[in-house]
Amino acid sequence: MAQLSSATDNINLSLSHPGLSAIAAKVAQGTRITDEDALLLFEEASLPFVGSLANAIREKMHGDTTYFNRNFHIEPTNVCLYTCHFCSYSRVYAHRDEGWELSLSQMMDIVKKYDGKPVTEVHIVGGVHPKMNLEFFAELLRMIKAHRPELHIKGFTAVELDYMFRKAKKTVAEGMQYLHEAGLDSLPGGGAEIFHPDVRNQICADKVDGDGWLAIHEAAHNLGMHSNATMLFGHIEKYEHRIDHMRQLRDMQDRTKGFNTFIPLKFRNGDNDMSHVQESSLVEDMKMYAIARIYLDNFPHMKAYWPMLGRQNAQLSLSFGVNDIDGTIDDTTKIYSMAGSEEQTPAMSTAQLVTLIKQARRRPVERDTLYNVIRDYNDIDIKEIETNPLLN
Ligand code: V47
Ligand code: SF4
Repeated sequence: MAQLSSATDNINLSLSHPGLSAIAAKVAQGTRITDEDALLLFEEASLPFVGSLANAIREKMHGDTTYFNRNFHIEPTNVCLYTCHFCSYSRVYAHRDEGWELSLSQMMDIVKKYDGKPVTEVHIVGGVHPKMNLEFFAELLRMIKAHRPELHIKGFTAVELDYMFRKAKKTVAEGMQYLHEAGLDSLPGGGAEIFHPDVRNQICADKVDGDGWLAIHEAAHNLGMHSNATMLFGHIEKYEHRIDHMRQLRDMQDRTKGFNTFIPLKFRNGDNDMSHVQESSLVEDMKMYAIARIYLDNFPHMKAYWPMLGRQNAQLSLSFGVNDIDGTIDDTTKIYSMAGSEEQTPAMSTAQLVTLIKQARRRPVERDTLYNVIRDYNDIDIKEIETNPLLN
């Protein structure tokens, strides 16, 4: 009870603040908030205040439905030409013997491992290796589609695509069309980091800039493909930079409507050049999800990526605007375990994901990449999920 009254006190206090109560009124009317409003939320609103607004939006859009999907990852290489200071995962080309480089047949062996298993998506993402070019990846896409045509291929960050297209001397539109025809279905949201050059030039100066990232996603949207968008937060950026980043995404989404999901990614400081930068607190993380849900009114979905955030915090985020917790994944993804995440072997069975979502009193629904419903798990007994290989 004491906790409950302090939460309501916090909301009441915020409502006596004229700026915050005006934002609450906008949210209630479904009116878009401004950049100044977003700054006020970051600087002055309490967690329960932003949480209650974000949750109201989430429940209006999706009720209790919480999506997950069944996917697996292929990370072709961690050798990378770039030197993002936050990255714990990559190995520079000169030290490529310390990293990994998968051949086409090794990647197809990963795909074949899932034969007969009810996965709907493969997520392909990795470093930027000078020898893995557009033709190499087009061939991979063709091989995957020949083997399993219905598998949705979500692949390559705008950083990888920018390098491939430039090296092949193709325009962004030509390169995208080429990969789409080879089998690429959609783009993941990686590589966005923080668009603003004041921050980008300090943390990842040598890869594609913010405009370039946006142009690649716009080219995909123009072909009818969908994509996600991420933002790496909780390091040296200021609130203004987060808002600038989200404004550019919101503006583009007004034009193209091609983004499915926004994924705020919490900076993890393990074993990288930015290890001296303190990680953000859980309160700050939950505020980030909530404010993103409030600000990005034209983004259908908000995702918490559990391998990075941890299972319990991902569960908590379901009360702060999040309606998607990614997928069952598998233990092959290394980008976060190498950056200090508690999830050293990120794999969750469907039964575990369903339990996690139900414990938060939400409705677990399996989706495909484009958010078509595959199965509502709410009324399926957990024992049945555990024992039926088609469900688990
Ligand atoms: O762009 C790298 C991030 C991203 C660190 O679209 C780090 O469904 C925190 O974008 N601390 C790649 N983050 C992963 C990614 C992604 C993941 C899951 C789903 C989807 C999707 C996309 O990982 C990079 C970068 O922002 N990252 N290092 C770090 N130390
Ligand atoms: Fe390379 Fe991506 Fe790591 Fe940057 S974040 S160094 S582009 S693997």
